[in-house]
Amino acid sequence: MAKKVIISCAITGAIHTPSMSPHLPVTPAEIAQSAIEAAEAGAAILHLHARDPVSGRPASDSSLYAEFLPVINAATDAVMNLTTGGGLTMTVEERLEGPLRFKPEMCSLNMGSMNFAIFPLAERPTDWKHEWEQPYLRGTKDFIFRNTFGDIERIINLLGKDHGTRFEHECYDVGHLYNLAHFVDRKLIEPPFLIQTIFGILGGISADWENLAFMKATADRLFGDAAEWSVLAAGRSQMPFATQAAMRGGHVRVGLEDSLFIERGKLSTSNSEQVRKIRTIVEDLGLQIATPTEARAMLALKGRDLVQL
Ligand code: KMH
Ligand code: ZN
Repeated sequence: MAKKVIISCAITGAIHTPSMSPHLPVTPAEIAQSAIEAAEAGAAILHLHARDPVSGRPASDSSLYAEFLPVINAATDAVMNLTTGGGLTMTVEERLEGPLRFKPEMCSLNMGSMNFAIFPLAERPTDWKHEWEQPYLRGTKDFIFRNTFGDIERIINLLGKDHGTRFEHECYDVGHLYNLAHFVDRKLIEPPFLIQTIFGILGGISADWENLAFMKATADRLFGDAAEWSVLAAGRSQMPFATQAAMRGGHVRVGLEDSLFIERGKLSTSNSEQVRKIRTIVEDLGLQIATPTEARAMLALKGRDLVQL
């Protein structure tokens, strides 16, 4: 039987700003509610960032995570996956505040430094509600998303080695797969591990079908069965790429972090709407989705009892 498909849902992220969609969860209560609904709709993994509840700006303060993680934990069995990428102006130290406090089962781990450019979003016609939004977006014209080999190794040691956290390895380009291979060769990362190949971020590999095939072929060649392969694509490529990933034996990530839309020109009203859509597609393909328990087994996660809430 075909492998079950793990649906990850990235609830709010740090790319989109509140003025872009009234449906983007911002406050701890909104993030918790949206995450719970996504889990109920079929997401086995919830990828989580925090935001300042008043301004909606991406925030690193672990007390904000403390307001929503226990609520999600009490209401769902889903795997809580905290960002270590944080927001686009944060230092690596700030990015680690939440993860080091809660020692989650999973964290994202960005596999290389890159230009992470979202400045074109600042020029779209938008009724801006907060002063920080346009400068935040425009600032990415000169922003390097820092993830040096030293940073990656530190995160692996601080979270992985010391606390058994496993990672969603964010690979935005083919070189990031080779960076991951370096850590696998050194046995700092042990199988099974989740590779999130990411398409359509300006500064990374584009959302073209040839690139999906190339990234998959490269991941297969480097890692074979050691890796669980997943796909996310930004913006309008989100659903087509997730569909292709499922058709090719992979896992999928959706959520408002990656796209604010449910179809071309139509804002998604919730994270759960996107989860339901990809779930229906996956099931129509004759595949089954993985429960959180099945996802934990596939990824050898330590279990939620060891998360320090
Ligand atoms: N925003 C995604 C493209 C992270 O949180 O570490 C990548 C991401 C980064 O999820
Ligand atoms: Zn993220």
